[in-house]
Amino acid sequence: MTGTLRGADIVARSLKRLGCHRLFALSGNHIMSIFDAALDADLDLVHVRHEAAAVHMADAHGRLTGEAGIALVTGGPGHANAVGALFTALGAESPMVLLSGHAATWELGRGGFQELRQADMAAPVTKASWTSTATETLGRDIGEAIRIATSARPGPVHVSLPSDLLDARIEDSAVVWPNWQGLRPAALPDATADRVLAAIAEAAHPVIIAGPQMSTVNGRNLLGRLEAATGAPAVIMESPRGLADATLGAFPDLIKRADLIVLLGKALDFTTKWATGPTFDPDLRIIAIDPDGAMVERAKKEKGEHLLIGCVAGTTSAGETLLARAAKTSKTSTPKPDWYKEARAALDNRPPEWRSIVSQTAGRLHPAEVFRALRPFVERHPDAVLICDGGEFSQWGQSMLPVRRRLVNSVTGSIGSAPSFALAARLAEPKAPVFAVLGDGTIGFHIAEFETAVRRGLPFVAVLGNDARWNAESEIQRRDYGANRMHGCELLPARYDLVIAALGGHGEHVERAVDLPGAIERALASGKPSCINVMIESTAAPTIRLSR
Ligand SMILES: Cc1ncc(C[n+]2csc(CCOP(=O)(O)OP(=O)(O)O)c2C)c(N)n1
Ligand SMILES: [Mg+2]
Repeated sequence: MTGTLRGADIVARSLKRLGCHRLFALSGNHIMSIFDAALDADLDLVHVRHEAAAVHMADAHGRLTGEAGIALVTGGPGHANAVGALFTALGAESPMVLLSGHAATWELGRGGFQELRQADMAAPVTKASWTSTATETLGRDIGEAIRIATSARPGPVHVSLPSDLLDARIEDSAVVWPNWQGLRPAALPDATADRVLAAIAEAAHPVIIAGPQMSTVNGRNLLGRLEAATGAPAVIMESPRGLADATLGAFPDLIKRADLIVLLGKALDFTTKWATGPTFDPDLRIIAIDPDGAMVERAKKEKGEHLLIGCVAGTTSAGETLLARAAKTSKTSTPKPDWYKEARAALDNRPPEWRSIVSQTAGRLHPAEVFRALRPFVERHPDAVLICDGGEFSQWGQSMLPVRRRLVNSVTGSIGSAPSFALAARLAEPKAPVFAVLGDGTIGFHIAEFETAVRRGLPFVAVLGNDARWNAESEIQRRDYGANRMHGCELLPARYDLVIAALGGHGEHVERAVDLPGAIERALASGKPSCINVMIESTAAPTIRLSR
């Protein structure tokens, strides 16, 4: 016996079939049919307060689980609000899908309600972006979107779903269900892996640089094993600060000495300064292993004959092949012990004065005091999630807090995602603590997501460095235009803790370093989304250099 199915039910059931049980959503006319269908498909709708927050949550889910996070928003303005956040997910190489409602097909070109060229709008910030054209193939579209999002270099995908296709009913037998299987990534051929390993062995000062997609527990473990097998230090570059990312200590001093850089799924871009110019050895050679042929081509264009090997291959699988091939040559200890030791010392370098530095301003802490207090709490649980978002304050956090399960706002440097990331991290990680460090400017973008977190009972601890200033930009004014031309970047020393308490969360206000550990303990014990409003001195982001 055959029946009929509604388009919206096809979408909801397809998601369920593909293992997506949760949607980060904001309602609207065009997608209420999917809200309705979610009931029968037993999909959990996390109803948020801004469409960009839904995208940030799907992004965090994607990064933490490796499975596509799904955001669902309405057409027109809902879609437009969502698009900006896709840029963050693109920069972070995060697998996620944005499903947007869309004006009905019969309205298009006639000034339909909230009609907008949505797929065109999302195209530059996605791996793929299209509008569904038939109810029959909605399921296939969902499967294809997830496949693209999770394959090769992961990233965001957008599909617009016209409302008439969602409302239409078709015969069961006409439905094209998703037939989804993850694509096997291109393999790094053994012979190429052997050439890569030989080049590393021959180099005096090799460095492996991995891209953001490796910023996972598994990715970091893999890089650690590659370091041990090759003696080449392996770093992840995922910050717009590039070589000067405070996470990487004195990396600029280290990279100067490199004679070979192996790019493992890391695009040559502004963060790496295209591996050219005074920062680099003029004879530096490059190996580019990347899932995207265009990135290998770019490396060829940028580096010419200095590109030793270029190969299209999946990042993780290439790393594993390198390890397997390296294991074939018997070694008793890490090769290049002197270089490796030197490299580690540079990467782990933190000025000793940070251990004792204190604020010079009464009622305000130095960022180093904040992170000295926070560090043991982040270290306490091996699965703790750390989110760093914002300007100068969070750079101190990135340099002083342990890195394991960490989400940063990506090479795009797009600020504001922290509350959404924290909420989604809590859903993905039900037990271990979730910490977010962010600035007072940054919290304003999505502060309402604390209400979403309260409503859903999702505790996390946000440590807010409140310097009453957009300090990163203020520091640019100081550097580029002079201290007497710093203006327009001031904020009020607002009591964000009281805002969070008013939304139903837990608030703490701290003006003295001695009070911070107790405030963190109380925030954790509250079992609520919490915000510790720490008054801090405006302090430029740290720069770490070896004193030679
Ligand atoms: C979406 C977005 N808007 C603007 C910027 C530019 N920007 C980068 S950091 C920053 C200041 C952040 O201020 P705050 O969160 O208070 O951190 P602080 O630097 O004061 O520690 C701004 C405006 C950006 N990177 N992303
Ligand atoms: Mg600030």
